[in-house]
Amino acid sequence: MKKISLWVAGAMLLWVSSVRAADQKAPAAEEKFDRQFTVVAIEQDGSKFWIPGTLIVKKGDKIKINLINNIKSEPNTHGYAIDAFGIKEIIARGEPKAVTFTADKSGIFTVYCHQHPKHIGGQILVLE
Ligand SMILES: [Cu+2]
Repeated sequence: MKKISLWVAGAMLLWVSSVRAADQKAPAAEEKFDRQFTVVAIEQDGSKFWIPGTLIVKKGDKIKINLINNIKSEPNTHGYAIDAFGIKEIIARGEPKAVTFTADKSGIFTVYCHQHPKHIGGQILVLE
């Protein structure tokens, strides 16, 4: 009798721990990206940049770019646009945003601030 209840208790413990393991796996269902970047807008000697200015990825990569606007002078917002991938975001100082897309074509594509075309832009190089 004791042996049986021990077996039942063991089975219960296994069941409880497997349920727990399943629970812990839940956050892993989060979206996965092949490449992630953090790109920061800064001002230096009167010029405004998104740094790093060049991003290099491979065709087919799922990309996430975290955008932080650290420019202290006015205006409060700057744009981050990549026409080739339909990206057009406005990022306010102190309010980071992320953009995600799949780099589904190879080539060199322009990155720019669509709010202020005079700001120094960059490029994304998508390798074949
Ligand atoms: Cu700007």
